[in-house]
Amino acid sequence: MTQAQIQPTADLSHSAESAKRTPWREYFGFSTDHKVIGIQYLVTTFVFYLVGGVLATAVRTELATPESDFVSPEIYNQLFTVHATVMIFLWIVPATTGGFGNFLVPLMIGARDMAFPRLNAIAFWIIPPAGILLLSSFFIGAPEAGWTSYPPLSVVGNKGGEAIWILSVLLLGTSSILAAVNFLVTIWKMRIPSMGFNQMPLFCWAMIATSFLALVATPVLAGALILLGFDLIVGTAFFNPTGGGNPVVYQHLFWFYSHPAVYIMILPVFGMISEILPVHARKPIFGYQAIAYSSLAISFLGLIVWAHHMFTSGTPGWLRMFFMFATMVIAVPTGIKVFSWLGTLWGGKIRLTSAMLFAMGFISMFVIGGISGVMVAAVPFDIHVHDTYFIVAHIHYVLFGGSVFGLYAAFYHWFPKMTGRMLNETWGKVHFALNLVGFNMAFLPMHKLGLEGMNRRIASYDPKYEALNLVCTIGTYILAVSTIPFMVNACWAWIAGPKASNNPWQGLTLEWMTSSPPPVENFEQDPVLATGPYDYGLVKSYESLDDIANQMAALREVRLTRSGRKRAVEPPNPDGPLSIMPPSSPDEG
Ligand code: HEM
Ligand SMILES: [Cu+2]
Repeated sequence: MTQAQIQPTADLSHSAESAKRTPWREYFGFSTDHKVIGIQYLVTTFVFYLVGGVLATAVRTELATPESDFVSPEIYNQLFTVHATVMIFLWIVPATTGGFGNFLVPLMIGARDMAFPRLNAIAFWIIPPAGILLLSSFFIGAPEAGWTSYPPLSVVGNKGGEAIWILSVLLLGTSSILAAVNFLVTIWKMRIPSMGFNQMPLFCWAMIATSFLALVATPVLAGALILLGFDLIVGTAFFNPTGGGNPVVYQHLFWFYSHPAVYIMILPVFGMISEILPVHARKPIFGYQAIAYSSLAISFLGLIVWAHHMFTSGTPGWLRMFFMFATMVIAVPTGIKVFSWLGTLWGGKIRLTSAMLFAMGFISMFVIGGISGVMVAAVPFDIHVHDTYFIVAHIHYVLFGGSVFGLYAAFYHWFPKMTGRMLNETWGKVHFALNLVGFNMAFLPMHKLGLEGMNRRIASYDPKYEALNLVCTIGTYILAVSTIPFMVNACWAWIAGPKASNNPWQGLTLEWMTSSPPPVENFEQDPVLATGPYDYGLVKSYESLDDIANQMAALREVRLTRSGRKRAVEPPNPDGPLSIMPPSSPDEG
């Protein structure tokens, strides 16, 4: 492919003459601007998050009492199946990749748009119909075999709902593949010339690792779902044991995608956290390369551990050993990241903004999920807690405590860039506090419920579990309430909030060098790298700067006059607008 082919498509909506600010109507139409598409993804997926949340609240209301009295057991199965499907395929995956990935990647690498803007718009516009399709299944009886849709259960039950589930997930997978191709080509080919891979913001590294996974794993899921669809509709027996099929083959294919899918949901969030921590702690990221390469290691290892979901599926002992140890090895690159983040915070000048609070909440909650993950990787332990609430607790510490907390951190951090307005910090902190308390109340007791033997995917349970279940349900209501301050804050700030400067947090990555919100093709002039992405503390006078662009211009001068040097490490003149610390003492300032 030639370079010319991957230049942003010249499109009318991109011409420099069109108004600098994106007209609001464009958000409702087929825009090819990556920033509009990113925001379309974020708003749409957040609406699905609310739907998933309503379903979760219904699930927990049912579980508030031991008897099945709120909904029937059939409806209960539909509720948790659609809850999980919505949360995974319509919220976390598209919000982390399509939402923040789209908005941030081109800005961070100094590009004008994604490599394939129309493809990008198509990838987004697949999502709303696929989501509506899935939810419409409630009219004819929703899928009820869990988000894993294991046969034979999935091919004997409610056929219409199951067929809709297959079609909807196939569509969402297609969208995810299209987006992944676009990210890989964009990051590979469209960085500004002075940005080598090692000058790239860590979020871009994370998006490479994520897109690679999505590209390798998603087609396997598609294959499995098509065969499952044949079993369901045509009556073949690929997986259906009554016709001689093998249901365990489905489990292998399903988890070959769905284990990596947890990394598709968490790797971009790791990237966001690596951006947010250094800015709000005013320190260079600790272990840049370790973080970058550990993303690649996680993505490779993530592909070879799928059968840890199948320890109780008749997997032979020697094979279980392999999958157990391979899974535990993932703790190494993950631990590298966590310790690098802690190293970044250590001795930093931490600003407890809402973004930072959510980022630190992310680290703490994700570590709990990571520890219970290493526990369930151990075969004997997993056999004990398989299909109990311990697993439900683990999933949610990773996906909610991890991905959702990280997404919120990213919302607070990049909202000013996206909208040109500041969120209210006090309400942000109220949101954080309610979220943290509600989340732990809802999910911490589930560990104990699981250890004591409460099954997952059941609508009624032994009364001895009642007290803890009630705590979980109250925690869920607190969580539901916690989204209200967030939504009010976001809507109000977007319409009437105080204007944001170009660089309200004094960041050093390229997205902060342009206006808030950025103009149609992102940068007025071609951006130039003047500092590394994380040289915080090297730039001494950041406290008084509200517009990093001026600083960057000054730094560029330095760089030009000392041609040949990549980084400016000395000030042009000590009384000038900025002075720079020698790199040996990076954490001062
Ligand atoms: C409002 C917060 C949430 C609450 C109260 C909640 C509650 C629950 C409950 C009680 C179950 C167990 C259903 C059962 O086994 O009978 C469940 C399952 C699940 N949830 Fe959530 N959830 C929430 C948010 C999320 C989020 C953000 C995700 C992210 C992707 C998620 C993903 C899942 C998955 C994958 C399952 C497994 C479903 C299955 O066993 O088939 N949940 N949730
Ligand atoms: Cu897994």
